[in-house]
Amino acid sequence: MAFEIARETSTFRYGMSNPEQLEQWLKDNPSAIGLSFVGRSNVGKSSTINTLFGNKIAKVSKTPGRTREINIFSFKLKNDGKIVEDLPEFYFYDLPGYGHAEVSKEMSKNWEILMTTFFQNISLHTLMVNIQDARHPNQKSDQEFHQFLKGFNFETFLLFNKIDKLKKQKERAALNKLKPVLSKEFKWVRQIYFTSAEKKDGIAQVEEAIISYLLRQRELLESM
Ligand SMILES: Nc1nc2c(ncn2[C@@H]2O[C@H](COP(=O)(O)OP(=O)(O)OP(=O)(O)O)[C@@H](O)[C@H]2O)c(=O)[nH]1
Ligand SMILES: [Mg+2]
Repeated sequence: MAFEIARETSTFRYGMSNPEQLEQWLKDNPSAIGLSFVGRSNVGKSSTINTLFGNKIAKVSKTPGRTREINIFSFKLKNDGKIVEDLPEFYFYDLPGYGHAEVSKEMSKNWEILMTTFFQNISLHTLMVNIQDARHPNQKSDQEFHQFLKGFNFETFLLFNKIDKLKKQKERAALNKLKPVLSKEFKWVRQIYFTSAEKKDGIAQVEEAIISYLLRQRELLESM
């Protein structure tokens, strides 16, 4: 494909920990086109973002549960090596992980308010990229998150990350078997990928699918 993410345009815009401030920004940008990365702590959301959007744009944590804010970034697309100026700026969001047990009650309350504010106000032209750990897929907190997500109408991709850590063929086969089961169970999940943010496996396919989503949303908005 000729289109690609223009990594050099990836820019950190805001780190939002205040729900009112977040709500204001989301309400001011109702037709923002973009994608949002969600998943349990430590599954590799920030690493996947770095692989897709340029080195070290998102902070990778040594300790799980580090990303406590909703981080908003912008980027543009390139076509045949040139930045496409007549396409708008797109956005991506690095969300704090769910299902982390070690945070205080107060922190988890704030997390909940922040996440609810996000999902209730974010532009509907936002792709949800749910990342799960390929070694521990479909955990209780993942299932709970999907129950929550089901109530909205976002196109969703599912990424099983860290496949480089699956050493045995048996583990890979089990994961492959899970694919049709999950597709059936999570009907709002449009596409499922197996990735390694570290080794870059599967990332090119994800990039292609993301770009195709963004361009589709652009066309949709143009025709409205
Ligand atoms: N082997 C391997 N390690 C990975 C991969 N992706 C991420 N990691 C490692 O997993 C750890 C967590 O990665 P992050 O990208 O910070 O995870 P996160 O989901 O953003 O974590 P929180 O922000 O805390 O929710 C880091 O030590 C990464 O280097 C991968 O594909 N393979
Ligand atoms: Mg992170």
